[in-house]
Amino acid sequence: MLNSGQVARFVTHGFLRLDGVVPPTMNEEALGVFAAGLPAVPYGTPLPEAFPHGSFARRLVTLPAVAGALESLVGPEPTVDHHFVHTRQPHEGSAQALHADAVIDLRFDAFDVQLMYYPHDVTEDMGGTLLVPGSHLRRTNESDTGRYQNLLGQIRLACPAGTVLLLHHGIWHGGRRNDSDAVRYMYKIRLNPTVPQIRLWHTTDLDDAAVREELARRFPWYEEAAGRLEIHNRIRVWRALTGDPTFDVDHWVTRITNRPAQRSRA
Ligand SMILES: O=C(O)CCC(=O)C(=O)O
Repeated sequence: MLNSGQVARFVTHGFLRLDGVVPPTMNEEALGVFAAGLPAVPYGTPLPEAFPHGSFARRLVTLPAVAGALESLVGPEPTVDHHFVHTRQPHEGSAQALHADAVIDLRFDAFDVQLMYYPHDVTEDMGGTLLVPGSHLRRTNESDTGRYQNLLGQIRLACPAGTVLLLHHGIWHGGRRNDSDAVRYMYKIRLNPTVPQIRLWHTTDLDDAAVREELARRFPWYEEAAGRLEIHNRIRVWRALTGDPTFDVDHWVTRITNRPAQRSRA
């Protein structure tokens, strides 16, 4: 399971990175599984039905590091929204536009988790996924961010084989141009929660100063003023995830939600 520091990092950055957690034997197997084609999964299928016991996907999501992180974020018994293998072809000459995988999604008290799995090393030139840390709560309509080419602090993923990313559904991302000689594979599974996402992780460090500091973090692409809205939005997510309606950073949400009840003058 994750601790509060790791969940706060997810809430702030919009993703968690688990490097090399899938064993080499499964990474080798993955390419054959992808070549054979994945079974179709209707939207909202319970995970055990979507991925039967023994299947590659079931073994992937039940690896201890992956299962613990998933349960901490999306809870037990999520349903499978969809899954897909994304490829970036060698020397393909273009990149995918920056986007979020949804129309505008206004939820603060729930989120989907997207798992991205890379079965082979991803080098700098191989079209690793571009991620914009801290973008997931800036509500956007799917590919309307596609006109942005480069944002300060963006990450173009390079990682060892067997790496898994867990992302908030709202994060701005895109497959980069693959300038290498090899196909780049990434297997994505989107999971929907079926329980309230409240304190699903190990919470013993909940009151650590490091958790609050993480939630107050700014990213280099944030504007001086509008960047504060990201922290405000994070506070709202953290309040929902912890069930603590008093949590705040610099009094921001407390101040603007203050509605004193009128007192009798008598
Ligand atoms: O290929 C990639 O790295 C990202 C693709 C993706 O996540 C998407 O098309 O939504």
